[in-house]
Amino acid sequence: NGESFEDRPSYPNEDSVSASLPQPSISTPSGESRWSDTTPYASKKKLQSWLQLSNGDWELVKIISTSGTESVISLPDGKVLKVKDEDLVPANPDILDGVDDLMQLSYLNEPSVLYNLQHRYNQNMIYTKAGPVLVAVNPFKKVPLYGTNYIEAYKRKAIESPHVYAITDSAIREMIRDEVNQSIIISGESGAGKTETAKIAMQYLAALGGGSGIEHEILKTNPILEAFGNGKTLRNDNSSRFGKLIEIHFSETGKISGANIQTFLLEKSRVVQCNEGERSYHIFYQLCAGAPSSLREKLNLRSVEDYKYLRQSNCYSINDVDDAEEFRIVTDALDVVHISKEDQENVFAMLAAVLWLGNISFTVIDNENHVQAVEDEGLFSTAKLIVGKDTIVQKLTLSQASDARDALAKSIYSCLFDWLVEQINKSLAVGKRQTGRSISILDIYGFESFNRNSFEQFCINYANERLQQHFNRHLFKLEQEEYIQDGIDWAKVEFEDNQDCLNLFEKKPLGLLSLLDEESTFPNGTDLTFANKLKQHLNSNSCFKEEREKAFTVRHYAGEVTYDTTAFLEKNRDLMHVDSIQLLSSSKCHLPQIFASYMLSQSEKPVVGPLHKLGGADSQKLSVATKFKGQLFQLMQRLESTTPHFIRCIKPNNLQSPGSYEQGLVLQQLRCCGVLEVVRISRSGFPTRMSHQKFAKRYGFLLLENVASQDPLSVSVAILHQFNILPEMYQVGYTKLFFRTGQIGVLEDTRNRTLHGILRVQSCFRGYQA
Ligand code: AD9
Ligand code: MG
Repeated sequence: NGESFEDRPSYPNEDSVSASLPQPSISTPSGESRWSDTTPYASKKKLQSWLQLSNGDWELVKIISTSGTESVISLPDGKVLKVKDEDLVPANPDILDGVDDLMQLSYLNEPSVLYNLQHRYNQNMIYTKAGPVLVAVNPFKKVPLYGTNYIEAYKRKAIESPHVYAITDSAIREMIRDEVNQSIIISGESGAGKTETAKIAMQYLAALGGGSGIEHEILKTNPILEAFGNGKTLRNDNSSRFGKLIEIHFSETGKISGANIQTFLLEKSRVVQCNEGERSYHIFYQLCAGAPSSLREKLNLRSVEDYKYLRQSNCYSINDVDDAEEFRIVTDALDVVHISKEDQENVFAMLAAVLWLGNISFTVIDNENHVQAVEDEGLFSTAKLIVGKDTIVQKLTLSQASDARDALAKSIYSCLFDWLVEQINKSLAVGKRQTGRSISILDIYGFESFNRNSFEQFCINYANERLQQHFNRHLFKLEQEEYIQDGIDWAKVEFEDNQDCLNLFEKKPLGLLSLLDEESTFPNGTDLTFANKLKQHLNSNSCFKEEREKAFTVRHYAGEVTYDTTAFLEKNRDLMHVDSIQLLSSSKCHLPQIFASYMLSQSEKPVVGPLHKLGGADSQKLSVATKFKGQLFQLMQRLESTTPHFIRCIKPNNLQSPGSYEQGLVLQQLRCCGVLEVVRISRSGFPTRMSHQKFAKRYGFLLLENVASQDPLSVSVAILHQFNILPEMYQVGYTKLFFRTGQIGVLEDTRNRTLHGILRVQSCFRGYQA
């Protein structure tokens, strides 16, 4: 009967063993498998195993027999093959299918992790824990996991399964219990679901900390920031083109009292240029489609096709999105965050001005290719240069004139974005007397590696390097605390850090950022001289690799990325035309005046004409990279004073479609977003833990001598000896035994085989009885 199975093999998840891992991995030169268990399949008595197919996917196979270094296996379709043992990777027993936490897997290798996530994903269980980290796989469809009932259930702890709500709930509880600020750090690549996840977390916070009414305002910042800061890209129809940290404050009674938003590195270039099939920022299309007729007339608005900036990418609409309706949602939201109707109109006027700028074209007026704007106002066709006390007016060529025009459009838009955030912050401001705690949510671009990587990827990946260090150090600290608590020799634990790569970026004067800034201030600096300088000074750095011509490679924690330095200097300098700033400040409207002062405040001497190659002495303006680095340091400082909670979003396919799960794509993201790093870190210590009692009870029956009368610690030591577990492979703590990866695997196998034998005998016996 069923009861006789009481002594069936049990698995680590039932006994809450942290993890039980196979032998340490053999790292391949590419670093590709530094995490994976490519260990030759040591123990040959496994029932099933993973075999990698030629397309890189993994297939679950049954082992029929083994001999020497080869095994005969059967594929799911019944085919029988002979394969080398080194091509097989251990699979977990079926009973571990779809466990809540990857750390519960007996074999924590790549195919097992991939399979576990997929198994859950197929059942709409998009959330899984990887130790302290929450992994969220984008469902690309509505999943029935959200809303009031779920929020209530997580609040009452009636549901335990991993969820954004659960992690947000622990953030709230820890904030109150420990009186420490918390942060929820969300990362993942474009389209992986970061922004949606951030909104789900905000929803939960608003539900639990609501009451004052400010929570509605906080939620309304989402449609505003998405309208002005998101656009359709090839990767995501609603791609955020900026990073965001929202700090939500709570009063001492646990109610939300206000919030503050900080944004990072808006992609300005999208305003003047975007790829075929992509769109500029949503708000332009929303305005054109949704403006009421009075506004339309006042701003002399046309339809999207009439604007060159919107026309160039040949994409005007998004499936299932009604821009006119979105416009109403955004204006309602602007009302909620107390932006006056007058200011709203000013905002729309600035948007119309940007679109109008894009329609200015130039004609060549002389044989030196100097130009003049069609419908000329003298603007953009000349540039003032300030040389000493003299002002020189120069005529511009076609490309110089359009660059000056685009620079103005980009600056206006980014000033508008900053101004909006400032207004929102005023509206959400926490009263001065509030001294409560906060939970910050970070929704920031993940690691990027494309075929062609430019300045943007350079900045983004630098930011990810910093965040990764924060992540590693946090996990390291968690581990350390547990070891120290149990009296374990902490010195025996080695952790890899990415400090070398950060040094490559940050070292002065010979780091990537310093050299970039230095070259940016040289009048004759070009992308090529910059690249050469890097090669000259950084070649000995182990994280740097020289490439041909204008390129260079950085060995990031998530893999190598080759950067093309084209336009690095220009993007880093981000020059503004002095005439353009003057033009804005001479406007009668207040927004352009404010923008002009924003632009001036960034440079002490705004004497930068487009022909004037930012001379050393004249340039006080902070470079883009330096400003970003400053923001990042500030961000890290803020995060370091918080207890972090990590969510890693995963995109299961590139089609933004439900139901499809591409193993290769998922694997690459698991590597990049540090999920495999968690595993690596836990493997470098003593990741498997079991109390003396549990260990003795679990494996005691395997002992050859009778130890029934002995205490659990003595039994445990006897087991360790019998199985020849080497002293460096384990440590005995006050209450627990700590093992290196893979050590428990041997014991588990023996135990399972023994039990399997017993069960077979039992079932034969039952069959005989029947
Ligand atoms: V980007 O770096 O800003 O380009 P994100 O922010 O990572 O990117 P986003 O949150 O915008 O991705 O998600 C992309 C799309 O996936 C959304 O528009 C939704 O259609 C879809 N998505 C993401 N998460 C969920 C979810 N939990 N439930 C349903 C989701 N759909
Ligand atoms: Mg986003």
